Amino acid sequence: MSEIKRDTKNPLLFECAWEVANKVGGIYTVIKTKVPVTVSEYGDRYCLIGPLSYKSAPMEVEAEEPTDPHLAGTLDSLRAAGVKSLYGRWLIEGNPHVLLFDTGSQYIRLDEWKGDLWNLAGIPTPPNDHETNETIVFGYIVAWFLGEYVSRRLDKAVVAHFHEWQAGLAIPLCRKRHIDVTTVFTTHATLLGRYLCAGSVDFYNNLQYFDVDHEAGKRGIYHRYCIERSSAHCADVFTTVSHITAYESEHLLKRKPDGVLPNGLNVVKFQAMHEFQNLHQTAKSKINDFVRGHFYGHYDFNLDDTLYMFTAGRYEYRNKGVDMFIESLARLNYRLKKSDSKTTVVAFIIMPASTHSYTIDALKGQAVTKQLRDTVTEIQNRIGARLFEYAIRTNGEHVALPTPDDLLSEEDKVLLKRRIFALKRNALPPVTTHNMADDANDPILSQIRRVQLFNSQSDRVKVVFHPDFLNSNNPILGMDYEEFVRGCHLGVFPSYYEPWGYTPAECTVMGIPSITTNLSGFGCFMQDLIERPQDEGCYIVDRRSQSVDDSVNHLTDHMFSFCTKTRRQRINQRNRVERLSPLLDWKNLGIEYSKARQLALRRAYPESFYGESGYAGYEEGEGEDVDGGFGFGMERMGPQSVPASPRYKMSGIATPGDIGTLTEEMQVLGTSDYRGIPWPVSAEEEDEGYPFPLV
Ligand code: G6P
Ligand code: 1S3
Repeated sequence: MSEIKRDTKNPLLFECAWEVANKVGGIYTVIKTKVPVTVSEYGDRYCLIGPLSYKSAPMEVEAEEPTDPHLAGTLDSLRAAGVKSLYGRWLIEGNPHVLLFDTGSQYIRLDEWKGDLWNLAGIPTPPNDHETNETIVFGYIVAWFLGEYVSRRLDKAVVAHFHEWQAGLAIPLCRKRHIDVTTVFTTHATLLGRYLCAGSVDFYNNLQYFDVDHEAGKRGIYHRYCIERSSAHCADVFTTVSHITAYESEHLLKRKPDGVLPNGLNVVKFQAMHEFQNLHQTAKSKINDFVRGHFYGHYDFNLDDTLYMFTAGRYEYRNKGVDMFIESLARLNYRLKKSDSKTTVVAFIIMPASTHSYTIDALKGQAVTKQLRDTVTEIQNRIGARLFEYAIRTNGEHVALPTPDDLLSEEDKVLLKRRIFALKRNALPPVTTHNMADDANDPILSQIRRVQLFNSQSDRVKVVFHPDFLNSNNPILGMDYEEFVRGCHLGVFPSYYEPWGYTPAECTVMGIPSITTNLSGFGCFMQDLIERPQDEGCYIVDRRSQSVDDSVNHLTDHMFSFCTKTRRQRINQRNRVERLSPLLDWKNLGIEYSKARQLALRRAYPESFYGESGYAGYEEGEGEDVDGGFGFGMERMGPQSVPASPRYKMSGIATPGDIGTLTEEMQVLGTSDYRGIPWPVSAEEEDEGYPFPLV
């Protein structure tokens, strides 16, 4: 690729995404939680690139001057041409360098760049698509920056990793302009996949047959699709987050991914097992308080026999399987009633939608219960004072104890009655906490109406739709998402389109059982790794080979059998789920990213890797001290005792992703050299089937 001999052993890494320091959805979680492992591998050679949002950046980034003179020179030169940027440290764990570009500062060049894009790649762009305009301006600035930077910094190879089409446009530009960087593109979904699934097509059985250009054109996203497809095709290495999306990409983007990079999380280790169980109990008490308020006047169920189930995520009604969840709740309600179950299920749906405000009814519920609680506390204090006075006045003589009438004054009784009467309610407890912008046509509310889950007294399944993000400052259900998840009993995510699915993964690392499907990347990942995921509290509904009706019944069966578990069984199951968390830890999954970067370097700079023998590699011992050497912190799943170990399917494959199986080059090279340096594997370790024990 280049005449210049760049150092490929200590490359620089720029990772570019629209969600860097800019929370929109799941990619923010990927980038943010992955930072610590990437920083531990790259240190100061790592910098993230994203858009500059003046709303969030001041809270997320601490500005600083670049110490790398090439970077300082590049930014000065861009600044002189009018490109505004912010360079500094992203204030998250790992504290990485971050470079944010203000797209607004370059809209004057939008038309020029649109013309260039058409001439260069034949990609048309309509005038009023704001998201595409942002993508174009951002992509051109990033390509400009990379071109300028590598023309100044000549000693090191540069890996540029891009996520999703909104950040991908720089890839074809780098290729067309012969910019001396090697590129990786990771897609977290495909545009067409998302659109097609949201409609009513039989997506998975027809993947090979879609006329992609026609389908994209029909949906008005042809230009976006072209950007996505050219990003995938021009990248040195193309990856995605799961096998199911790899298959989809092969057919819809017409390039088979080189590998799969599963999404991880930062797993918090507790000193003792019971710590996360205690957190469940504390968080559950807060949900209990909300439920008492929300169901006031109809609060006739026992919270000790109540289970909290929930679904959450981006409001994509069909893709996220909310249709199936509600239908299954209706069937569960029927089965619980029929079996005279004492269990009540409160099912939460947490999906941000367009709303006006909280409903009066929802606010009133919390207000009347608060008043009642305050009154009871006042009366309790007065009773305490009277009791004390009574006892002290006995002067040590044995006298009859006071009666309730002695302790409860007439005034107290009246006050208490007033509070009790305030709990009378004519209407049923509301299904939603907010006034919806389009109540009549809202798909979730329409489905709830259809199945008539109206929170009637006889219903064993109650529904609460919270159409907003959770936040500990909210007046209703004032909890952060993580705390809420910890307090629930079961997460239910029956997605139809879900390239990965962070929600069940988050449940797993918090020790909360969840249900997902074999159409979600996460579900397939767990199914691939664990022999009987359902025994570990990771239930997977078959949405591939069954009819919709059968899948709904399958989901209902799981929920119903969960309702029959005893408290002890639930506690055990939480323990088992939590023990799966190393599978999802970036300390283990980050390796897949290393492999992808390594493959990109090999493709761009083959002369640095392949000698006459076919593999030059490095001299023995070389590389071990690179940036902390092997201090990458790879974690092994320790010897497992109680509860019984999950049975893993992996036997001998180095890591759970499969750059090594999808890409012939990596297969030939083996998986032990994914960082360009031979990984010291002892015979003993090989026997362990690292990092997972052999079954
Ligand atoms: C945790 C706590 C226990 C509590 C239990 C409730 O395990 O440590 O003290 O009894 O949660 O579990 P449940 O599934 O009924 O919410
Ligand atoms: C995408 O976000 P989504 O919810 O639109 O990316 C996420 C991160 O990779 C992934 O978990 C999710 O399945 C995708 O759909």
